Order: sequence, then C-alpha cells, then structure tokens
Amino acid sequence: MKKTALITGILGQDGPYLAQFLLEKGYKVYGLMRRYSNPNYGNLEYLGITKDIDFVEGDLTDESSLYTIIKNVRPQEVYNLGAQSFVGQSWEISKLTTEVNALGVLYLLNAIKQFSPTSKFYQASTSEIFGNSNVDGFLDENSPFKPRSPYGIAKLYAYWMTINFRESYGMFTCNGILFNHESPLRGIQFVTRKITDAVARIKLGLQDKLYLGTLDTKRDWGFAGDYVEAMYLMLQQENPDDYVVASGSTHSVRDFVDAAFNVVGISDWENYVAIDPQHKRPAEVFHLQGNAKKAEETLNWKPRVTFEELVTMMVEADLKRLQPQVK
Ligand code: NAP
Ligand code: G4F
Repeated sequence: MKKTALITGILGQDGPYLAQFLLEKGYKVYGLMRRYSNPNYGNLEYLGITKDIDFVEGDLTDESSLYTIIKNVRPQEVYNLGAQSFVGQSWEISKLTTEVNALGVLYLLNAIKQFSPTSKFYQASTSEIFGNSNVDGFLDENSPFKPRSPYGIAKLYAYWMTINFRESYGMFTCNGILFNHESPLRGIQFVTRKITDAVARIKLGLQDKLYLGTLDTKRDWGFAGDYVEAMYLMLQQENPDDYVVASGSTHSVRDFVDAAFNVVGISDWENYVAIDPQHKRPAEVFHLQGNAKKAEETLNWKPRVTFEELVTMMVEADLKRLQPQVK
C-alpha cells in the first residue's frame, strides 16, 4: 500500500518541491488547491509533476471544505504549507492573513482530530515569529518569540495551536520553524526572486533599474529543495516535536544583490539599483540567523546548497526563462 500525503499550498514554492520529494519516495500525493477559473500550475509544470498529483479543491478559510477533504482522503501525513505568505502585504490584508494563517490552521487541526486523528501533521512555521528577539546572534527553538508583522503574529497563533493539539489530544503535530528558503520557483514579490529576475532583465536589456525598500536587512537564506526534506523527516520520527531549519549563515539584501549581479558579470551594480520607500515595511525584522543543531542531530538533516550556489541557480533560471523575450 502506498503512503498518502495531503499538501496544502500545492501550487506555491514549497508545495511542488515537497510533492516531488514524496512522489520519489512512492507516496500518493493529494494537493489542496483553491478554486480558480484558470489555475496556475506553473511551478508543478516546472518540475514536470502536474499529472502525478491528485488535486482536491478547498480553502483554508472554509472549514467545511477541510472537513470533507480530510474525511474523504484520510491522509497519513498532512503538510500545511498553504498561507498568505508575503510579510510585506500582511499589514494591508491583516484580516485575511489572520483568517488563513491562524484560523485556517485551527480548522485543519479540528478536521484531523475529528475524522483522521492518527494523521501526522506538519505546520509551516517561520523565523518571522522571532522578530528582533536576538538582533546579532543565532536563533533556536528556545529563543523568545516577538513577531513584528500581522503575518508573524498569525503564524505564532498557529505555532501554539499546533502544540496545543499535541498536548491536549496526543496528536502527532510538528512545527517546522523554517528560515527563508528560496529557489527558481519563488514568487516574484519576494526579494530574492525580485532581484534575480531584475538582474536577468537588466543583463538582457529588458529593464533599466531595480527598486528595493532597503539593502540593509539580513536573512538566513537556504534552498527550498533542501528544506522540504526536513519537513518529511519531522513526520518520520517516533515522537512529534518542533525544529528550527536554517542554513546558519546570514547575508544582507546588499550581499544578495552583489552576488546576483556578479553572476552576470556586472560589477557597477549601484548604477542599476535604487531605493523606493514604497517597499519599506511599517516594522522590520533586521537580522535572521538560525541554529539548526537540533534538526541536524535528531533528524540528521543538513542543507546542501550554499548561498552562492543558490544565487547562481536562481539567476541562471531567470536568464533561461527570459531569453525568448529578447529580440
Ligand atoms: P507560497 O509560494 O506563497 O505558497 C503558498 C500557497 O498557499 C499558495 O499556493 C497559495 O495558493 C496557498 N494559499 C493561500 N491562501 C490559501 C487559502 N486560503 N487556502 C488554501 N491555500 C491557500 O509560499 P511558500 O514559500 O511555498 O511557503 C510555504 C509555507 O511555508 C507558507 O505557509 C509560508 O508561510 C511558510 N514559510 C515559508 C518560508 C519561505 O522562506 N519560503 C519560510 C518559513 C515559512 P494560490 O496558489 O492559490 O495562491
Ligand atoms: O523576501 P522577503 O519579502 O521575505 P521575508 O519578509 O523575510 O519573508 C519570507 O521569509 C519568512 C521566513 O523568515 C517567511 F515566513 C515568509 O513567508 C517569507 O517567505 O523580504 C526579505 C527582506 C525583508 O527585510 C524586506 O524588507 O528583504 C527586504 N526587502 C528590501 N526590499 C524587500 C524589498 N523585500 C521585498 N519583498 N521587496 C523589496 O523590494
């Protein structure tokens, strides 16, 4: 019998990488997607796995759809990756962000408790819950939580609710506190992909300038393809627990810009980059750097792709994608 997994957020960045990973392990993969007249399967297509997914339609804000799906599918593993995941916009759409990222998790946990209580549950938690709690040092599972955005606050509710179902009902629920992870499948709004897309366009003569909110903030950037393996490993342990997943190195947005322009041989990149206050946030997280020792020791997980390899991979993918537009 094939193992079964349900992934919410199947059309996003992590959903397709996780689906590919589980399919290679022989899983039957169900993907929860919202109803669209014209769904965008682009990221699944990129990995060539669209036809291998069993799609189910639902929405994290619609409790009844989750009840029906869990009742019908009864997956052995549920990976909750669906979210309003863009921190920058979470101030403008704070109610929606809360409904999806906080209440959606409660609805899903309730559905599992009622119809499939032995399903193992993975919650996509985030380094955003730490905020600026440790400005210059490493963050681990014991660092204080001080979220700085409606996104982070909603994710912190989900973090505690995931633990509460474990403690109250003995369910197998885990939080993966993942630091930033990127790839050629990253949404274009996020700073890394915005940069690599712009660098490729500038190199190909399709764009003149790149406008950013700041060059100074620092993130612990890893490769999404590496991080989905940690999600899977959490659900294979004997006992449920929460884990930080991070590369351990941190770089500024400036470092990322510099590395990306370097890939295309442009050294005077200051001439192509400008600050636009429109992209500044009402409250910023300045420095993220994770300590994934627990994941390394317990899950035997380690990231493989380095910062430089990640930047190169993303710039090269954007150059390839944009090449047909060059006349
Ligand atoms: P992503 O590319 O933005 O994908 C999120 C997915 O969630 C999208 O496919 C979206 O569906 C879906 N979604 C949004 N609202 C929904 C709703 N109401 N019901 C059902 N699905 C909904 O995000 P990602 O980078 O893959 O991240 C995956 C998860 O990890 C997210 O929960 C994110 O918050 C969390 N996380 C990400 C990172 C990171 O660095 N990438 C780090 C820590 C935690 P549509 O395609 O229909 O829009
Ligand atoms: O790429 P970002 O939008 O990612 P952010 O805010 O760190 O959030 C991502 O990682 C979290 C984990 O820590 C996830 F939970 C979350 O779902 C998401 O995947 O911004 C990174 C940094 C920020 O400091 C931002 O202010 O880049 C800075 N930045 C500077 N200029 C910009 C821009 N960010 C964006 N998106 N666009 C800019 O023009």
